[in-house]
Parts: sequence; structure tokens; C-alpha cells
Amino acid sequence: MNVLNVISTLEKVRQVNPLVHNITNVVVTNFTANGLLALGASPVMAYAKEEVADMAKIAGALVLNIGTLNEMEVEAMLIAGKSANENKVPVIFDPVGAGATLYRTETARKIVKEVNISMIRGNAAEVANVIGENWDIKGVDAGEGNGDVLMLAKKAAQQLGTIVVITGKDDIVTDGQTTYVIHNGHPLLTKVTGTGCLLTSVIGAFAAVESNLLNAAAAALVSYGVAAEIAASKTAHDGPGSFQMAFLNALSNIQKEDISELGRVEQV
Ligand code: ATP
Ligand code: TZP
Ligand code: MG
Ligand code: MG
Repeated sequence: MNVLNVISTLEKVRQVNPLVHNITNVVVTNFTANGLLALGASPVMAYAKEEVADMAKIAGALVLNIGTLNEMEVEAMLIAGKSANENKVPVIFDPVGAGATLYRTETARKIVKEVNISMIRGNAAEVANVIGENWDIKGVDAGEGNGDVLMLAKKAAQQLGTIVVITGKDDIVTDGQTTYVIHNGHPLLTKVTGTGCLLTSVIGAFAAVESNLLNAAAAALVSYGVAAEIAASKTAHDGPGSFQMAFLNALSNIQKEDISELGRVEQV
């Protein structure tokens, strides 16, 4: 994985315009749809248990996000996940707030048990809580924690048999053997709600066009982080509102030269 792979995978997303089926939370729905459109993917949100199997089957990727979960939605996620599995559609899981309440933790564990998840993306606390490690969490934001995040990511990948993405100041992606650290992004991303959730869906868009899912996730993380840096360079003096708009623009306008110049991916 290098910046050239990132560029070619981003170009493929724009060419293919993959359908990404999201079962996500009420906070981030509109931002997620707009972010995927800006990137060059095709978003759809579908939640009814009567239709999710059909929608997941025709999608390039299925994204499950438990940010504002309830029983009906969880039932739909399990139906959609199983349909995606039967139809070889990659499933990306965002365990928003796992560890904050027993219901979230138990639901996240149920989803990874009953659905064959291709990738899980969360902050360190969420991933730790899914695999039964102790890590503080405050609501949907990562707590301080004091563990080794690299070790945590590898352990989670091995335990869950899936690719694990843990984000924060630096982002980690691992299959338990090969591990990349991505040094892109900007602190303003933490001041706009849904930037983690949108990232999970963006990883879905990349997974829809690149069958090497480790490379797909790394390419998504670099592209996303570089877009944030470009947006911040134009708006940091104003604040999160302007940044959010500039970030959508940057997802749409990001060029291969930007990735060559700013992309920072390291194998560790
Ligand atoms: P949390 O609830 O802990 O904020 P999240 O689900 O919102 O988690 P983040 O970890 O914030 O997800 O990741 C979303 C994006 O923000 C990623 O691209 C990540 O690299 C970026 N990011 C998060 N914190 C920072 C930071 N301090 N500096 C630069 N980029 C960051
Ligand atoms: N509450 C429930 S879901 C949600 C909030 C604030 C959005 C979380 O989004 P992100 O991407 O994890 O910051
Ligand atoms: Mg965040
Ligand atoms: Mg999140």
C-alpha cells in the first residue's frame, strides 16, 4: 500500500459510483449521504426489515452503525447483514458507543457474532469494548484510555477474524498480520458530529471497488484525512461550521496531486 494505490482506488470509486447501503443513526444520516455523494459514491439509507435483504444484496457494500439503535433497527441490521454475507457484499460495522451502555455493548457483540463482518471501524474504546477489554468511554466519544492501541487493533483483528480500523489522531488498520498507520486528518474533524460515521461509510465505498479490504481501508483513511487537511487549510480560522462545508467540497475535489503531496501511510 502506497500513495499510488490510494489514488487508483479513489479514482475507481469515482468511476464505479458504488451503491452503499447504510443502516445508520439519525444524527448523521444527511451528512453521510452528502459525504458519499461528494466522494463519488451512491448512498442509500434503507431500514425496513421487509426490504433490507433486497437492498443489501444489490449494494456494493453494507454499512451497519448502532449510533441510535433500537430493537427494530437491530433486527433489520441482522437481516441485512446475513443477506450481504450470502451475496458476498462486504459488511462494515461501526459500533458507536459500545461500552457506554450494556445494551450497546451487547448489541455490538451480537452483530459481530451473527454477521460475518468484513471490517469494524471505531475509536479505541469502542473496539476494546466489543472484544471485552476494559477501556473508558464517555457517550459516543473515546475516553482517555491508557492501553497500547496498536496491540488492541491486532488483538481485535485476530479475535474477530476481521479487518480492524481504529481512528484517532493517527489511524490504524490491520488484519492482525499486516498493519498500516495513517498520519492524515485534522483536529477539526473532532468538532463536527458524524465524521467518524461518515468515514465508516466512505470505507464501505472503497471496499465496494477494491477486493483487498486492507488496502481499501487504508486508501479510504488517507483520502479522508487529506480532504480534512485541505478543508482545514481553508477554514480553520473560521471554525467547525465552515470546515464541515469545505470538507464536503474537498471530498469531491481532492486530486491525485493532493494525495501524492500530503498522503502519509506507514507500514509498521
Ligand atoms: P470519537 O467519538 O472518539 O471522536 P469517531 O467515531 O468520531 O470517534 P474519530 O476517531 O474522531 O471517530 O475519527 C474520525 C476522523 O477524525 C478520522 O479521519 C480521524 O483520523 C480523525 N481524527 C480524530 N481525531 C483527530 C485528531 N486529534 N487529529 C487529526 N485527526 C483526527
Ligand atoms: N449520538 C449518537 S450517534 C452520534 C451521537 C452524537 C453521532 C456520532 O458520530 P461520530 O461520527 O461517532 O462522531
Ligand atoms: Mg470524532
Ligand atoms: Mg463514532
